[in-house]
Amino acid sequence: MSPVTLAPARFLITLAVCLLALPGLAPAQTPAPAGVEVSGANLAQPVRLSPAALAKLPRQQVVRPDHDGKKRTYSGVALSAVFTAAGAKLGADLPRKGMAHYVLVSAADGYQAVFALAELSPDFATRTVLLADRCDGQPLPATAGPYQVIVPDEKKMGRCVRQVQSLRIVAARP
Ligand SMILES: Nc1nc2c(c(=O)[nH]1)N[C@H]1C(S)=C(S)[C@@H](COP(=O)(O)O)O[C@H]1N2
Ligand SMILES: [Mo]
Repeated sequence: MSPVTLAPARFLITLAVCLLALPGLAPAQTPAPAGVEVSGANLAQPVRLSPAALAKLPRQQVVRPDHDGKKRTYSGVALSAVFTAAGAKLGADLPRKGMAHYVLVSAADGYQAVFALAELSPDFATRTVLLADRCDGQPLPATAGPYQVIVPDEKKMGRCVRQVQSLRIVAARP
């Protein structure tokens, strides 16, 4: 066949390939599911806490300086309360009292930070680590919210993970 008769066929094939590729592009545009996913520990399946479920939990405040040193009042729910609401066991109820468990916090941009589970357990910790949704009475900006971990008294903000998507409780392995 001559290249001239092939041209329309090639066009149709290119068109078909482009159309078939369209659904593959769609997931990239789908927004992340709302709320926060909790997994690990004793949970057989991940549990997603919706914004409505999170809004029902008892609220607390944490005052700490922001990245620019300005004193801010964050409010939200203690991470320990989030775990309890998801049915995740903390500390004493886990094997070896959960002393070798840690929490992996993951964000929308792939950023991650870990806490020892004991740091977040009210039986051990003397401070409250928050899953905050407000700063100085306002919802968090889109770059930080809807949920940001707020650690009260750490000098750097590296573990104040913005745009939190999931919390996973992991048992360290020897
Ligand atoms: N999702 C996400 N959270 C994050 C980071 C990040 O890169 N991604 N950087 C951390 C670091 S190192 C710091 S200092 C603070 C910076 O917060 P700010 O940009 O709101 O001042 O966010 C922390 N939380
Ligand atoms: Mo940082």
